[in-house]
Amino acid sequence: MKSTFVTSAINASQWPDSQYPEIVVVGRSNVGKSSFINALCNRKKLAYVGNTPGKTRLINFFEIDEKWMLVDVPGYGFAKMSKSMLIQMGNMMEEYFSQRKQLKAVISLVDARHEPTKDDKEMIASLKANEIPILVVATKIDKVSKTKRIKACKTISQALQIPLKSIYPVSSTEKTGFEQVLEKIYEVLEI
Ligand SMILES: Nc1nc2c(ncn2[C@@H]2O[C@H](COP(=O)(O)OP(=O)(O)OP(=O)(O)O)[C@@H](O)[C@H]2O)c(=O)[nH]1
Ligand SMILES: [Mg+2]
Repeated sequence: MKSTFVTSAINASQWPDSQYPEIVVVGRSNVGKSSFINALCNRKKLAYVGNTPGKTRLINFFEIDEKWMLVDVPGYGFAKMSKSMLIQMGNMMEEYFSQRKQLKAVISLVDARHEPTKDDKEMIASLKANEIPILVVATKIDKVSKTKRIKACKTISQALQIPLKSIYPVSSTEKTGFEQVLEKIYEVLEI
């Protein structure tokens, strides 16, 4: 898989002038969005990963195999951010979701260790309302003991009202679960 960073954008005028279909990765701050992108692309530092929440501040576009784009965005639910920053990031995301014609599907990341949060539920509800195809990925599955993994996925499935077979457990540190996600992406993109 060939992946290249295209650009970072703060508003529509900076979005890349491309016709490739886009898949955007959303989720709470620190859930592992940037790590997920790196592991999926088999790259170490394609997207910026941090130990503290709020690392990704812009919309980042990555071109994959000269066929489609993966989009990394800031996380939600990060309480320590300044109010003006929260508003600015909210507007930036709202603009992308409402106007970007190339947007084909959303990969919604939730932490495998916890019940989905209110923010997670609201995000899924809004995607459903807008009829955007959703793929749910349970991150950091390596932190859940093997015997509890199915239960963790079931909890997420129930809380988000998404079928269990549409919940994909992954570990970005152990690089597991990505083949299944990629297969699903190709199915959605019809490529
Ligand atoms: N054990 C484990 N740690 C992970 C996994 N994925 C991410 N992490 C860690 O979680 C932290 C946050 O990862 P990021 O990929 O930066 O998270 P993000 O969702 O992009 O965060 P923001 O950009 O701040 O919204 C980092 O310390 C990662 O190393 C995983 O699958 N397993
Ligand atoms: Mg990030």
